[in-house]
Amino acid sequence: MSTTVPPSSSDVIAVQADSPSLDNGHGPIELIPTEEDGLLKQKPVKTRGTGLPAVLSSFRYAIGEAGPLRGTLPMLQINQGDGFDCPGCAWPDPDKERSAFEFCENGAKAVAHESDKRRITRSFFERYSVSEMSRHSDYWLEQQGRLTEPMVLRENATHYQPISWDEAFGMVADQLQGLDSPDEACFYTSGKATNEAAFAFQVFARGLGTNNMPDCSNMCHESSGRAMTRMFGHGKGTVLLEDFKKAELVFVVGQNPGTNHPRQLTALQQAKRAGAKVILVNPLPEAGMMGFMNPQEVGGMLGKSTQLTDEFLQVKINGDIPLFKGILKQLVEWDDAQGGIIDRDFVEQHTIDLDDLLADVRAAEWNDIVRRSGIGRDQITTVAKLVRDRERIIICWCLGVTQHRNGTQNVQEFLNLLLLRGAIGKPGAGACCVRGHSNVQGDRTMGVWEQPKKPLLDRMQEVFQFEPPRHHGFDSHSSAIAMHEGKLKVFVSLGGNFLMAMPDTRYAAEALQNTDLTVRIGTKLNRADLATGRQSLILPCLGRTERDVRVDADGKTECLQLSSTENSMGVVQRTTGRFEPASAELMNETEIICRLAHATLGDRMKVDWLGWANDYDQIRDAVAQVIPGFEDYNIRVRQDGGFYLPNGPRERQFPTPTGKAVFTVNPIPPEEVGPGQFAMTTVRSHDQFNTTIYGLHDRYRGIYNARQVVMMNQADMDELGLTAEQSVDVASLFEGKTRQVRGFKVVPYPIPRQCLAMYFPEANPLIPMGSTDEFSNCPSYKHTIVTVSAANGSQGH
Ligand SMILES: Nc1nc2c(c(=O)[nH]1)N[C@H]1C(S)=C(S)[C@@H](COP(=O)(O)OP(=O)(O)OC[C@H]3O[C@@H](n4cnc5c(=O)[nH]c(N)nc54)[C@H](O)[C@@H]3O)O[C@H]1N2
Ligand SMILES: Nc1nc2c(c(=O)[nH]1)N[C@H]1C(S)=C(S)[C@@H](COP(=O)(O)OP(=O)(O)OC[C@H]3O[C@@H](n4cnc5c(=O)[nH]c(N)nc54)[C@H](O)[C@@H]3O)O[C@H]1N2
Ligand SMILES: [Mo]
Repeated sequence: MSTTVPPSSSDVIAVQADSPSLDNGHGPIELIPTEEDGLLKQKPVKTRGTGLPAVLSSFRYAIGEAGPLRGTLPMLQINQGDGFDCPGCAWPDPDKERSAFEFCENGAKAVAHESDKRRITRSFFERYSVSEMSRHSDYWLEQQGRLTEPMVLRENATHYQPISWDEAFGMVADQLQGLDSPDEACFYTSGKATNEAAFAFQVFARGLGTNNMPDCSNMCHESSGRAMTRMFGHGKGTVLLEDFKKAELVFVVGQNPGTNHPRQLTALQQAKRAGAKVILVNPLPEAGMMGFMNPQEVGGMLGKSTQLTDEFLQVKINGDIPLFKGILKQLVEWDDAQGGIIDRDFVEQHTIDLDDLLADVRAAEWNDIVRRSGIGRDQITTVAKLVRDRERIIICWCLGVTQHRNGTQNVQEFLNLLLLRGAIGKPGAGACCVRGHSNVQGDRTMGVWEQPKKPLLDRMQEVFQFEPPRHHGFDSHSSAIAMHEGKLKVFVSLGGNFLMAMPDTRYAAEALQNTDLTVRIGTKLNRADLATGRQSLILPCLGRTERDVRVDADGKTECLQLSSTENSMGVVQRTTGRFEPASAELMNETEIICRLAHATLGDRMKVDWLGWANDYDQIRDAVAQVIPGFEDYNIRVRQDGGFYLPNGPRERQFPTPTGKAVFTVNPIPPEEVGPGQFAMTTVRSHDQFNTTIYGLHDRYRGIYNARQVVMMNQADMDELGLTAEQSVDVASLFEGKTRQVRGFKVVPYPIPRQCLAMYFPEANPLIPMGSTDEFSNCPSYKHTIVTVSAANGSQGH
């Protein structure tokens, strides 16, 4: 069990208990322990979401996790002007009329998770070796509570030990200074980092001399950014919250807002009340979208639900291009016959390449469209009529479309629809790219990007007086490969859980283990702290809800530090934590980064790192000089509701090379699912935030006590002779390698034939590292070809 076997020496790559373990000197590490699941129970799939049970559930979670006081008080400060920005998702807050409950069940869980009253102290690390910890589930790891002091795992040590902050900073500085090239270092950002932290982080990396800045956006909405930049010249969505009240038609594509963006349901409800129709495009009938009980209203509390979805298009996994091509084809056929459907004025004035799109959709075959989308011709016509008869159209989307090998093209195909109807840059219409992490959009705005643009680097060069690196760096996917190949020696992680977020968990573990030093700034323990480099540091930080005090120049006056974030709609707002820190030893992540930079770079560039560490106003002054749209940052961030960043396409200004929006041609992807095979997608349960597992239930989908499950159509189960809850092995075959997980339980589910859904991150070992989008390089988390077989010795009952 204790030697490392590289995957190339075996054709089957497995990750479970009896597979070859990963040991780089700290003892064998397990990746997907089976401890986690209880006895699987299935209830009917819910047809409506939220309402009183949701509110109760969040308070129950908060009180259980944090104790009554710490739990409920922070919730009342979520998304209030002088409180903190919800650390959950990036959905915006209303500019005015905020309710006292401007949060949702899952935002409340995120806050409660951070306000956890349990603590991990040095005695915990004395008691558990990393190998022992790895035998517990991710759920267990995060349940141990908040990290309280810096810890180090030294070469060949089996246990983490305490280390002082100064010694930790010195250790990182030594490693970074000793590299043959700054490109042997890599700086990963998870999208929770505030603007100030992200800005300091990228200045640090570039000051060292590298653009190796992977971030979680590479696994998330990179495809959206690429598509919007190519077609509109600007990589962000165009819709504002108030547009929902003016829309006539709203598409929700590849998204589960009831669980991942619950406050979006309020916007959809408002749209419906003003007369809009709502169309859901999803292989799964997601509960919140089918019926919605608004917990912020009396009716919702009492269990009265609004039917949100007017038309449910239950596409096959990766059936989105054929579906939208079908809608476009129908519209073009009508326009060819009678005209009046293509918005000719808009198209002529603001776009190019319409003819290419027209040729493509005219040539498309209805047979292919229907077969590959899984949607009948009649339903396509019904939806096309809705589009034909309405002008103010919003399209919302998330990961169901972006995380495919053709993710960028998925997005492009429905942006074609908006352009064709002139549904952009006017009230009640446009592209609503629903971001994930609460500040993932802001991190990119702050310059966290492996492919920085010349103007940014020029500006940084001028302001900070140094020579920034000009060549592109590694994104998430190429960093993993570079680490695996031994090209990266130091991996610094600002939050997040790179190990469990990446595809191909075993490969990702081997990659991290192949470095000299991994450093993670975080609030809680996770598996990335166990599959580490030859040395590892855990640098614990304050959460967003916690008080961060700075001392004034007089050395006596104390005041609260203020940070800021940008939401999905380009609004920059302040966030101030007010709660007692989980430990007196903790530092804000911004301060940690500035101190690391100070230890490493000294005065190599014109940045007063210790000044930045003590006063984030100084960082914001630097941002104002470097990033367009942030003039008077310190003044405007203090205004109620924050400020909007400039957005050209919102005003029908398209900053593409031609100054016009561009139609694109997006071919129907090749059929990859052969006989006996399935297309497998991965989804979040109602009880998790990405790799953080809050609990083992997925209430809306009716799945309880278990996460190692496979959702499958009953007819497919019958064909394979499988019964509910039977144990199965799932294998994916990619470029001659088989990846496998074993002993997962089958759950009959209303999903299209030959399609499966499994949970992220349990299914990640099946997703090959080599399968990514051609344009965005986003891993194809939503489309893996797999086979399913009864587990050894298991039988139906
Ligand atoms: N509570 C909570 N909130 C969160 C998160 C969390 O984990 N928990 N994560 C945050 C982050 S970082 C992000 S990026 C977002 C994620 O938000 P979502 O994108 O809503 O997250 P997923 O659970 O991955 O859901 C993807 C949806 O796409 C559907 N889908 C899968 N394959 C396809 C396909 O081929 N076509 C179409 N049309 N649909 C498909 C799935 O059925 C599912 O409904 O949420 C953010 N908010
Ligand atoms: N199969 C599959 N894989 C996926 C996805 C999928 O849909 N399917 N989705 C992808 C997407 S969209 C994303 S965004 C990635 C997520 O990837 P990441 O952003 O890397 O992962 P998270 O799970 O959000 O990170 C959780 C950790 O963040 C730390 N943390 C929490 N709060 C704070 C804080 O305030 N500051 C700091 N410094 N640390 C904090 C805690 O230690 C916690 O353990 O996963 C990707 N992976
Ligand atoms: Mo994300």
